[in-house]
Amino acid sequence: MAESTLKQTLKQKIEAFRPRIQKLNKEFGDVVIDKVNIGQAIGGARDVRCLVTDISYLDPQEGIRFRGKTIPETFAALPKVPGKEQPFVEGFFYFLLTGEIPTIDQTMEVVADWKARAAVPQYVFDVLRAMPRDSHPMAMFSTALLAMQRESKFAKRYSTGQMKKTDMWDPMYEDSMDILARLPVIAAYIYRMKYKGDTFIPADPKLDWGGNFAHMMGIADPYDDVARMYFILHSDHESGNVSAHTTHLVASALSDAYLSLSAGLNGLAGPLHGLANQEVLGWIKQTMKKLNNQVPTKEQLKQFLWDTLNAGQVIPGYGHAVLRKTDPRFTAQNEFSKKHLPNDPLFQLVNMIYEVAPGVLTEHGKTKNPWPNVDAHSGVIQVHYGVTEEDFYTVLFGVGRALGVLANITWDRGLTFAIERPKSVTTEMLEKWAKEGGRKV
Ligand code: NMX
Ligand code: MLT
Repeated sequence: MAESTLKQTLKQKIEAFRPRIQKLNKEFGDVVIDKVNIGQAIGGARDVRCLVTDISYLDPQEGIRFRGKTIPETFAALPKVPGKEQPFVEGFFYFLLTGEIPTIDQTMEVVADWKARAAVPQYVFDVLRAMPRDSHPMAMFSTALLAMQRESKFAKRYSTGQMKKTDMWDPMYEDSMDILARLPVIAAYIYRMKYKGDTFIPADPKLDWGGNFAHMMGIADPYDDVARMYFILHSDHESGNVSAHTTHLVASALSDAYLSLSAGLNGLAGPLHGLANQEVLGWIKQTMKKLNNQVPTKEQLKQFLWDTLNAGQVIPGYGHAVLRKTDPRFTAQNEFSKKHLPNDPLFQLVNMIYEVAPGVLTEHGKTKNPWPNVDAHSGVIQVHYGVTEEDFYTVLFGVGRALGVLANITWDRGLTFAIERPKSVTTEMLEKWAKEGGRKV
């Protein structure tokens, strides 16, 4: 089979890029780019510069840029699905992998490629069906990936003992493309098995990836555009977040893309990370329940926020480890909602929380960032279009996040990045260095 334009372009890019990394490593490996203090060793390695990716970069004030482009620039530059507001996710993946905005023809090649790879083996569905129906959808999603690992082209080639290090990106790319093609099918299957009476809607060969997801979920337009927007917005957030870092870490052991992504999804399922979108909606519902489903006043809302904080809990959807302003992914969803669901009471409540919560969090005085992140908004759009089952929301995040982390681990193999292995120290050592005013290097 002839190589696709995407694969050929990626190959050229990787080969052109590799010498830059080799030169940096060989000639400038000793150049210091950061230092680490005790607070960072205990406090989750916050801000330590020790990961490399060119796929996205997170500025604390500005937010995410994909391949150097802000969110509005990215959406404006990519080829749009005819008759729709949002771009093809397939074209976005081309952009993430290569840094080039694809033409419509190049985009349609990826559309066709993913369609050709989309068949999910029956045993994956059988594994899902064997799980208790009340298992969390993220446990199901991650299990489906793990079950499908026997399909890995990387693992098969590695086991021949014939694969050169510099060729490893190729089967990593193939696995990534296979996985991406199948994720919407698996996610929609989990949704309909759990919440729609075990009834399924087959894919429509005429539709693109985002459109087909909406179709298989059984939700009418413009949910197709919601899906496209949502998957692009959630794709990548540089490499230090838990899901991206875990996927990268596991792949650094030359684990294949199935093993690595499944691990990354398990990290995404934590309430301080991707599960926050579920938590936000749960919090909103609880608040409304206390008021017999009336929208609270600002004063009542303020009280609910304080009650949550005084109970020792976090306000879900607010705060961030890197960002210090409103997340532009929140803003993008807010713009969409202003246009498509301006009168939705939950949307109005999200805006009211946005007016009140930053002041309360600032007065509370703990968080370094009182502003909303991506998760503060996403659930409300889902509810509007009928996806009311909030425990499914992190699966949606996971489908999107796969785009970024799979692009990253393909490049990891292209640039032959090393197995990750930071050094740990003991508490006694920290106490000694604390007394001495620093570790003598
Ligand atoms: N509500 C209450 N307290 C908070 C919040 C919040 N939203 N955000 C941070 N804090 C607290 C935090 O728990 C910590 O308290 P303590 O000193 O008692 O341990 C203190 O403020 C300092 O934390 P930061 O340095 O501001 O934040 P950190 O980098 O440690 O954590 C998050 C970042 C995102 C985990 C944190 O802001 C949080 O728990 N937010 C709520 C959950 C959430 O929305 N997560 C989703 C993030 C985006 N995503 O999709 O992954
Ligand atoms: C993400 O999208 O991964 C979250 O905003 C968390 C992060 O970047 O730390």
